[in-house]
Amino acid sequence: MATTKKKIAVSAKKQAQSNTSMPGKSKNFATAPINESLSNKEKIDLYRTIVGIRRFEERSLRAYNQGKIGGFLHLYIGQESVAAGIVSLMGKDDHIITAYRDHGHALAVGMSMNECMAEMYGKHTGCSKGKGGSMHFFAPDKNYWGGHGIVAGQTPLGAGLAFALKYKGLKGCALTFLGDGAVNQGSFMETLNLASLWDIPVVFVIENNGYSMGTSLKRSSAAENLAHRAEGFDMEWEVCDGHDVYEVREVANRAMTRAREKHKPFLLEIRTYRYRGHSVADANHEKYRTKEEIEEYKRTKDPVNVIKRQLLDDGTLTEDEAKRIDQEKKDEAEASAKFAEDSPVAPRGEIQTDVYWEVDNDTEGNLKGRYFFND
Ligand SMILES: Cc1ncc(C[n+]2csc(CCOP(=O)(O)OP(=O)(O)O)c2C)c(N)n1
Ligand SMILES: [Mg+2]
Repeated sequence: MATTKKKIAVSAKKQAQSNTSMPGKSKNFATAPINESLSNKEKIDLYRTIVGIRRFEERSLRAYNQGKIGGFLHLYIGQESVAAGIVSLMGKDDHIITAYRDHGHALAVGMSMNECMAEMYGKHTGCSKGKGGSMHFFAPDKNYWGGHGIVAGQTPLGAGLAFALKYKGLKGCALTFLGDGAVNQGSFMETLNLASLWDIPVVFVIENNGYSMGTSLKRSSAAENLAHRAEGFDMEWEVCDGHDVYEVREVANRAMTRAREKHKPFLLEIRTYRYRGHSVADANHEKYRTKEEIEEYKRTKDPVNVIKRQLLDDGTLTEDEAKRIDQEKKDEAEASAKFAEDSPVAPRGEIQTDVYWEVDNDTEGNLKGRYFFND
């Protein structure tokens, strides 16, 4: 017992060091080595990514309300700095997988607005040929493995990506994103156990936006600190705030470096917020939280405003440049809606192609159960 208590005390201290929301704590993450080494262009690129996600999401909301997009639409507005910060740390051997709130991660890895918007319009020019929609963006060429609708269903898959890295002797990590609601799924618990048991380089990133659909964290999880559960699996963990992209980068860099170099899993909890309802169809979003709560986050922690202020203050960006980039991203999002509108749907004959069973169908690898190991 004594050992366990000691361990928890050490971890709680570690959390306090990295979490700016802790009372009496304020740390300038811009001066952390991983951020100080950024060139001006790289800093502006972070801003560009964050603004790009925001403008894309706003344009897709309009398209949804115009009836152009079917199914669900889960917007990432308010959380942009999380995906932008973490993806900016990815190297060629790193992989990423997430849930259905997947647009931000997709744009951050470099997918085009055109292929993403067209996917939501159900068009053949979409990244999944219009057969996946908003929840199923994919770009294997960018190590982006989707886009998954079953809550926590992507977590064992993320561990699988990490297992493959270790198996192949590659020094990469598998970034596996999930929500605060997903942490209570059995599959996630089983995945944590195996990831630790097998020492695989997976970084679980809990994007804790405080709600799972209309259920607040307090009503769904017995303990408020979600990453702390890692202790039960003998795994490292940290908690940080997500509105400052520099903080996200500083903490995630530690987790990713450890995973890559030591082949060890890590559980990272990032506290963030979503402005919109669970999905656009969620008309009740003002019933489970107050308008004031949303406005307070917007006023003090909006990811777009936070990075813009930082770059204006340190002289990296001018107001004019910031406006120009913003307009560029609005235009790009507008053009993507036109591209999607003008694109054709999939030809009738292709309706059954590209579905999962065909990936390894009729291959030698499938017979041996080794298709994904290039053997
Ligand atoms: C296994 C399973 N159960 C229930 C659902 C319905 N569902 C979709 S999203 C969601 C809430 C998940 O919330 P969270 O993990 O916090 O992610 P967020 O939407 O906040 O990004 C639920 C219950 C589902 N898709 N899959
Ligand atoms: Mg959530």
